[in-house]
Amino acid sequence: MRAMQLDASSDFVVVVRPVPPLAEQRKLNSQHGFNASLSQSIPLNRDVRNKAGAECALVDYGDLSKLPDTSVVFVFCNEEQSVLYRSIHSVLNRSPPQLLREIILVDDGSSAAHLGDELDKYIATLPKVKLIRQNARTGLVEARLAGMRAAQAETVTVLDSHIEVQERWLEPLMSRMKGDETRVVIPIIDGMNAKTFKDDPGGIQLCGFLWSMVEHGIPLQHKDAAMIQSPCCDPQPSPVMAGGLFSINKNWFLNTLGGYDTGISFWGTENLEMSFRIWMCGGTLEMMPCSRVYHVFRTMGGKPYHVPGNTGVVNKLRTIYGWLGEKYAKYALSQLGPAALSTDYGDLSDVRRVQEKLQCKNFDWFMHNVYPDNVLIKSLGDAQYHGLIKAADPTSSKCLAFTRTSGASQPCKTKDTAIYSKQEFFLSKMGELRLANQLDDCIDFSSTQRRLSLNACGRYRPIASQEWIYSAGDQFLKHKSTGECLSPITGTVGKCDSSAKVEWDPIP
Ligand code: UD2
Ligand code: MN
Repeated sequence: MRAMQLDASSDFVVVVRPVPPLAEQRKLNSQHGFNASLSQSIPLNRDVRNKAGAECALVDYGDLSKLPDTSVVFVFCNEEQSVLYRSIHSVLNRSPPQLLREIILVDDGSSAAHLGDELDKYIATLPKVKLIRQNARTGLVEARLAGMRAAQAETVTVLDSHIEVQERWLEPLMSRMKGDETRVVIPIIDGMNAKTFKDDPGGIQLCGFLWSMVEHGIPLQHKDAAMIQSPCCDPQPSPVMAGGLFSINKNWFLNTLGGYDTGISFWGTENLEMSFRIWMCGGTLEMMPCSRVYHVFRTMGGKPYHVPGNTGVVNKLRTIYGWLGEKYAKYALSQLGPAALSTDYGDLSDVRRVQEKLQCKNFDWFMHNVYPDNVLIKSLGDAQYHGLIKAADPTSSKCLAFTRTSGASQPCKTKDTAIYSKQEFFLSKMGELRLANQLDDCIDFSSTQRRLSLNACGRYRPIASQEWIYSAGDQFLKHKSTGECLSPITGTVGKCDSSAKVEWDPIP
């Protein structure tokens, strides 16, 4: 048994928690997804390669004492010790002292022994570092909020607890936030390899999202490419953030924007919820290309914590019902599967209050103005056809459907249930056939395997095996490269005879 201090800033509370048995500790230690023994052999103070371009070195941020300062918040649950320590040291070593007010660690109910008294003793030797212990594990949203509420600086910078910041990482962020509380900024996230602890080529820059409600890397959007003068160093608008690394004005976030949606628990989708909230309620979210932070993407053995039951689905549902509106929610909901539709996602009145108070814009505005390069606006906004693909034969009531793995023929559904039964399709202007239920992929026909499947679409133009042509004259839906027809009666590609004739039943 051991005693821990709960909250360094308020009343002293003692929580008594059992130390997990040795076998469990070992399991936890091998589950953090990192090569722990290698990490432990690497110095806590080490130099890391600076990936920011040479032009970034020339940017003058002026008198640093005139920029807002920041409280860095690290939340963690069972983080590997040396990885956490190295994260803290990197911030202490590479942040200008004027800009770094403090580092607040929030322990989100860790059970790993090395994060107990040993951590208390270690941070007592470091300047500017404080520790808050959550009473019990709640997940990263409540943990971050606890850290943010305790923060003393004008801005809060949230970081994952397995990062290493690069030289001059903080200056671009603070410089952009100066004088405008509605600007939320993110660094470029560079990959640090979990096995070797060396830098990796990949990372995360600008993000959009997939309709399955996960963030997704995107190139600079067309509307922005035209505006940006210096791609090396100018801020780049990002529709969504990855979630783990950002700076935000403390007072604006907590007291105007309403903070995080606290109905989102443990792990996942808080980044989309927060991004929508920022953009739709009067803020901006920008990536600063000269600010770069390494993040160790977990590979081996996964996460050091358990994510309970259906919390992942609840988090997505809260984001969907909270922000997407009926027109767009149906695309996201249809991807979660039927069980999600009957899942209780709790009360959204806090979100509604913020939307009312700030007169937040709707999701249609977000899609057209913030994320116009997304698939629904860019590829399908001017689709040739959108609806059910019905057999033209009036004696048949069969429609084309697409199951997870292949095409099928099914009795036609009503238009409002078509999306859930996988009968709602788009034929884009470029000739891609997409299932509304899985918008981010394209229907593909392999002529050698004689098989229909859903595969990644071409990046700039359709892939040959994914090109389709519909002609209202002969009513055939043809696979362009083979000239064969997709039939709602067989659910497959074959001869273009009268049984393959198709009629689109439009969905507005
Ligand atoms: C990404 C984000 C992460 C978060 C998540 C969605 C990056 C690089 N990472 O996943 O910050 O937005 O997507 O939710 O953008 N943690 C807790 N309590 C929990 C779970 C996690 O304190 O119940 C901590 C954890 O120790 C870590 C942080 O929260 O410091 C993020 O967790 P992660 O690193 O496992 O998530 P990641 O990077 O896979
Ligand atoms: Mn992480």
